[in-house]
Amino acid sequence: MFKKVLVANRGEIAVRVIRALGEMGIRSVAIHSEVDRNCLHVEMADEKICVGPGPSLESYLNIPNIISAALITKADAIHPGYGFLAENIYFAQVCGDSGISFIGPTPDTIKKMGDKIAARQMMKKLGVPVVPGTDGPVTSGDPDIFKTAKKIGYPIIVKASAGGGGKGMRIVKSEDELKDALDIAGGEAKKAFGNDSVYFEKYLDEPRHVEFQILGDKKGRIVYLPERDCSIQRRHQKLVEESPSTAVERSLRRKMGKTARLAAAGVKYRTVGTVEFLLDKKENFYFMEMNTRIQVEHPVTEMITGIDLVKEQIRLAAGETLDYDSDDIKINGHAIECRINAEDPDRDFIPSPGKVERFISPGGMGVRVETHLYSGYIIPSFYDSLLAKVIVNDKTRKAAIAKMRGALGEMKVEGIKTTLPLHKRIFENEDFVKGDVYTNFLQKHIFSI
Ligand code: MV4
Repeated sequence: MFKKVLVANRGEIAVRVIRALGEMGIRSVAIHSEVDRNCLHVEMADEKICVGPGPSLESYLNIPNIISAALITKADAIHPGYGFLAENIYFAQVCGDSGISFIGPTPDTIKKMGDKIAARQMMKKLGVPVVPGTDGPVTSGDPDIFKTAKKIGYPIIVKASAGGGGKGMRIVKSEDELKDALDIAGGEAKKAFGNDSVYFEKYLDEPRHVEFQILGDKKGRIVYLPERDCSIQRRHQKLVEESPSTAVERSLRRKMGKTARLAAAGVKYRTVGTVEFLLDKKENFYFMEMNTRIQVEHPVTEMITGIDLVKEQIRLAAGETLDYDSDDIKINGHAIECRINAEDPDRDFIPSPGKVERFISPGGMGVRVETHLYSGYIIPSFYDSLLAKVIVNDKTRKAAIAKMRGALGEMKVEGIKTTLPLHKRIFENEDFVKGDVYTNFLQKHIFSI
């Protein structure tokens, strides 16, 4: 097992990882930027080291500085958290070349799954269902695009191969929009990812986002855990996640879970990850993408399974193995997570950095708060606006909703604007309470009022 791990991140996820390291008896090293000296993760870690000025490019994304920090502190491994360098092929490579274990997949796996067109092709070959679409990249000049689109049937959706986060995505309702959509999506993708490669597929009507946590070990065992439903999103940022999904019963769970396992086995997955599917109203499901990191929403799965995913991720990176199967997993009630951001919902969600004058955390049985906040903390403007994740777990979905309402009511964040009021509204919404959630839920219910 590792003796010392450097955590190459900040905020709530750095706090989360440092806690896991402490429980495992592993020394932790926090990195921080010049503006992050007073952060909770720096306070909590056994050692700390500054890696550069405030802007992420000069600190949390500064590969030479982070590798130097790991070598100076003699860390055996680096945990990247999510975001920043978590899915950076080059970083994973340099860690390996420097004799430091990267707690995550191999550079090759990151690369394969980061290219959506390649991932789609690989999944198709493995027998994992993908949305009907093009077999490779397309451009507005290709002679076959109209024939292909017609065969698939409109509406179609144009997606960037390097995509994620909705950038470079375009819905096309008819033939006359196709050429422009390919050009615009390609241009957006070039700007966002430095890669203008796009493809298209059938646009599904009101699908759900259902994803499966998977774990793989060096012996090739792959375990899938019960699904998370992440359908409630705003501009492709998830707001609420829950497990299990109200749209998935036992037999569909097994079918989708086994498909997720097939996908992971096909790329020889040896760490924790997520296979994302779109699920339509007829229970057809399609591979969307594979995330090769620990995700923001991992706690809902931890709450219903009792498995600490960060500890598992660290164990697996150290070469330990899994001694349980998917069939051994019992679902303990229902769990829901709300992501609370420092944004102003009344001003188009503009970030709201500044001093947190007062912070009161919710609590009680079945309430978990993952945050780096404390009263007096000054939120810098350089980074992500995620402030806190409130996670509840109770016997039924109904009880979990009641618990979340209580928790959101107890929580106080004064001095800055937060998305707490929006979450309170979601938890009063009739369709949400019924479990009727799909990808345009917010459009339909919250922003139309
Ligand atoms: C789709 C889709 C409908 N049909 N693909 C992909 C990336 C993700 N952020 C949004 N994506 C979608 N892909 C096909 N073929 C609808 C969406 C979508 C969506 C998916 C899940 C959750 C929220 C969403 C909001 C808008 C669009």
